[in-house]
Amino acid sequence: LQLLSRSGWLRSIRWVPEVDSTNRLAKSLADQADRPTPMLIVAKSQTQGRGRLGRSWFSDSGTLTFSLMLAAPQLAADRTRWPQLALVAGLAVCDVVGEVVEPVAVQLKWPNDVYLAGGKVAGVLIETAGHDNDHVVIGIGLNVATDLSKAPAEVQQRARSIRDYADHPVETFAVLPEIIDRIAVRIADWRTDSAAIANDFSKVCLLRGRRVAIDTAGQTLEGACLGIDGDGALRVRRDDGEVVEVRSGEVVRWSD
Ligand code: BT5
Repeated sequence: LQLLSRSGWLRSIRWVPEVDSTNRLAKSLADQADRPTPMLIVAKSQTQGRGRLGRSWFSDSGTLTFSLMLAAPQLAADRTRWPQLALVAGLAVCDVVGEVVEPVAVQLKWPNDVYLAGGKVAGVLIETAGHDNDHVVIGIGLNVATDLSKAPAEVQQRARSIRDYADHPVETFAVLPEIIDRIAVRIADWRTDSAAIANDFSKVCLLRGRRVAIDTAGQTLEGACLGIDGDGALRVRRDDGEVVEVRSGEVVRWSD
């Protein structure tokens, strides 16, 4: 309720004790008239969290897992811009986590990871939903007080949890109202001016100035990362001098 009244932006909230995936649940509700958007689904426990490309998201009781569903009127008119919401949501999470762990730096790894002290602290999964694909679901998983020693080895090595960097205990759901407020503000800015988002993203871009290797459509592209452009694409200068813009892909390696 505090969430509904704080910004006045959310129109419905669903709190679930346990769910397989908050994104899956949100998508299943997309065409129901009694579920006004922006809608928030928060899970106390998520058992089969999803990442991108069929990957999975590990969570325990210290992991904040939620999905926000928005409908076309709350989004930019041009649907080709909707994937940029991963950057917009990432920036909002970065804003809030940055305040909690200050002075430790929080950065964004294009396109959808939030990094803390060299490891991933949050991931964002954007999906479209509804019969006419006129809804967007923004799923966020954030390691607030996640006990990473219980995570699969592959996650353990590369993940970070806020609790290991904050100088005071942080309760799993304590940061949620602030994150929702920041997302609302960032989306409002983005609707009118996506270049401003690119500018803010570049300031906290983990990859800018580094050598990167990106898997894109089955090919590996290598070069120096220049940041992102106004459309949210990653700009990379190849060794032959040509600057290419990568709209989707996976950054598989980057230099220190
Ligand atoms: C993501 O995918 O990072 C998007 C994760 C989105 C999760 C949220 S939770 C609420 C909502 N409901 C869902 O079902 N999903 C969303 P991707 O870029 O594909 O990264 C996945 C990879 O991150 C995995 O293969 C692991 O290597 C790593 N990973 C998994 N769990 C992690 C964790 N708790 N912390 C850090 N890294 C993790």
